Amino acid sequence: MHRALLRVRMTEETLAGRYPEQEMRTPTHFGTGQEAVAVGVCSALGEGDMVYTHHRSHNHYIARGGSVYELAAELYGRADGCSLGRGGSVHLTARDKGFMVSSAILAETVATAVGTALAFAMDDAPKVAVCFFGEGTLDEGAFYEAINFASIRKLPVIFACENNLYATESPLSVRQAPGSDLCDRVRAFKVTSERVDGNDVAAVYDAAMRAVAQAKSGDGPVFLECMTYRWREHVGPMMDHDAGRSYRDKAEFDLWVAKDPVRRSAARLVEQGLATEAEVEAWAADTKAEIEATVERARQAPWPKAETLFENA
Ligand SMILES: Cc1ncc(C[n+]2csc(CCOP(=O)(O)OP(=O)(O)O)c2C)c(N)n1
Repeated sequence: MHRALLRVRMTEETLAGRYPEQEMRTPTHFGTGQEAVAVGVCSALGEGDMVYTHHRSHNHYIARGGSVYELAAELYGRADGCSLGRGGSVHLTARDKGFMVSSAILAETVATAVGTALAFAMDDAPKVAVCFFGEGTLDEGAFYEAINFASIRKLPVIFACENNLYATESPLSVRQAPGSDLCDRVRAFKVTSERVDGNDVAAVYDAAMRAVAQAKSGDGPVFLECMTYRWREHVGPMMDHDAGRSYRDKAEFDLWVAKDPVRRSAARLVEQGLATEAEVEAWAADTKAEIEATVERARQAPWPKAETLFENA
């Protein structure tokens, strides 16, 4: 899982570093700081399971085994992109890897994941559908219709909420009544709900393993509220405070950066004697070099041909 965390982190850091070159002509929502949710949940999944996600999609795509080359090619609009250069950052797909799609419309993929779970249940297939989304999705009515239906039919679906405390630049305090609790809201629909430290990859993995076991045994859906934080601006590669934005406190930001899921995972490996500090550093350096070369290769890939524009439309 640590290597997967490094892969996700280095991919996003490389893409964010190159974004200001203005060659990727797609809006990008970076998930730096939220990697442990993607890796912890995806590590608990099997081959036939199917993942859906939202606009902050890169982490889940990579954690589910999506190709870094095809992701980078997609962002550069090249024909080798995972959506043939037509989808951009918010419309990724790697169906052969069990990653159906990402979509920017909040709660849309929650409903489609529930549909997939219904199909799994009707086929008696031992599979689970997973949907990642931000806590802003709980501000959408479609979310409640979807979880209600999943609960009534005891569908094999996991709702993996990345609660990073903000929707665009709105904190939870302006979107919820005081004292609100997301897990309580979901429990009202009789859906098993658990709050997890979303920056601790092992804690997320353990919770996801429990959720998969419940969903696959026919005991109904599970909601995981993974507490985490995004480091970069809502959309784009900048750090908010470097860009002069003040909607969130620098002290709060620093507190969460100190809980960096990648550093925590590395420290745990060293503490438990599973790796030395030098090994952990070498893995990070190797992953970074490999990903930088892959992204550069994607940048030089061919453009789609104009006459193919309407194919797959
Ligand atoms: C149905 C719908 N309403 C509004 C938007 C505009 N919008 C895009 S992202 C976003 C905030 C999302 O916040 P959250 O779900 O918490 O995810 P995060 O961006 O924090 O990861 C909003 C309101 C949208 N994409 N879809």
